Amino acid sequence: MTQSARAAICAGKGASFTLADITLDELRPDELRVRMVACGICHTDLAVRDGQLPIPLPMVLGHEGAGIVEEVGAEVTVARPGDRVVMSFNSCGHCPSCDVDAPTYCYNFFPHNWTGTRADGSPTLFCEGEPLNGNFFGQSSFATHAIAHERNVVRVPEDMANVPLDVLAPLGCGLMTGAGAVLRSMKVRAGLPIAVWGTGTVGMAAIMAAKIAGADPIIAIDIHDERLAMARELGATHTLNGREDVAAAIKALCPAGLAYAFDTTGVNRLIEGAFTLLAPKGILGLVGASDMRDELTFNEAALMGGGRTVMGILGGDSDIAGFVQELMAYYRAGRFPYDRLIGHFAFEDINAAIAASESGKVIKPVLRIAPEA
Ligand code: CXF
Ligand code: ZN
Repeated sequence: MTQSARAAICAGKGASFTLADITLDELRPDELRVRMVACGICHTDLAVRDGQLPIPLPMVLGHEGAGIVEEVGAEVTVARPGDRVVMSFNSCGHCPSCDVDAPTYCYNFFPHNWTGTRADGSPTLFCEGEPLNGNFFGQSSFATHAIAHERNVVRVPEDMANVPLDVLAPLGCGLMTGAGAVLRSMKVRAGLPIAVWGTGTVGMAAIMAAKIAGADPIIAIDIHDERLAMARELGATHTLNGREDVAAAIKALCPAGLAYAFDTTGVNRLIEGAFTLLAPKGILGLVGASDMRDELTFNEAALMGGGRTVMGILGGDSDIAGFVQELMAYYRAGRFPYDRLIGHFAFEDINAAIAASESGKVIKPVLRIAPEA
């Protein structure tokens, strides 16, 4: 059966979001329909709005959705109607990356997440009888209802029953990316130094994860002092304002160099500077969105001679369900207090939520789309 819904549509490059009535297609055997309760807003939503990624507009964006399953296709086993779920990105399940549980590097990531349709080209959404671009990250969750897939839905375990979906929603992207970069991609070891450039959602998640891993010192770098104060509360042992001589301060703190440098800014100058601060065998992890044409320059002798690694990271090497549930357990144990980053907004205030994110007032805006019960 089709389903009518209300969705926030981004009409075109730079446009603000407008609410409209849409219709969801019938479910395929591997799909689920989710009644949305909440959805986080991520910088990638805004990068698409601004035409920085090759993704068609108009589109229903939103990829940090959480809600309650209403209906499932015949082949779905991941969740049943009535289950509380969190959504993440989609993947094909049968490429060399998916074969080794590395779906963030799915060879078919594009058709499963970014073309505006299902991978077979069929539309999931309609507006006034015409196809509307959807299936963004396999969900398009800025809406009252979304079509998700067997591979991008995480069932919320029973022991998280008392944590509201408007807190759980953002786990499926930025938080998983920052925490996964530390715990999974770079595999940060206890007692070794890490520096994190940028203290948005991804950087803060990395700092909390670095504390879980026992890294020491944990150095946070940003140009906003209020963010640095929050970074300290979440696990940073030292904070540096980017307007200071950051390199000199890090050299004084870590004379042998950084075992781990993690950049969330995507700014070339900062990335290349971070590389020069690495210790032997040091790893520079990169997750920041940069200009598609950017090139980086590193000294080859330092890269090879010290056995250093420059590591591109997507989605924190998360395998989705396993890692998102691991983060839920850390949250419950008080070791991943990411709710401190969240500011809640009503669904119809989506443009105000975006403005709050862009002004830096709120680190992680989460839209409240409908009550849970
Ligand atoms: C994504 C990129 C691809 C893997 C999951 C996370 N980033 C979204 O904002
Ligand atoms: Zn995202």
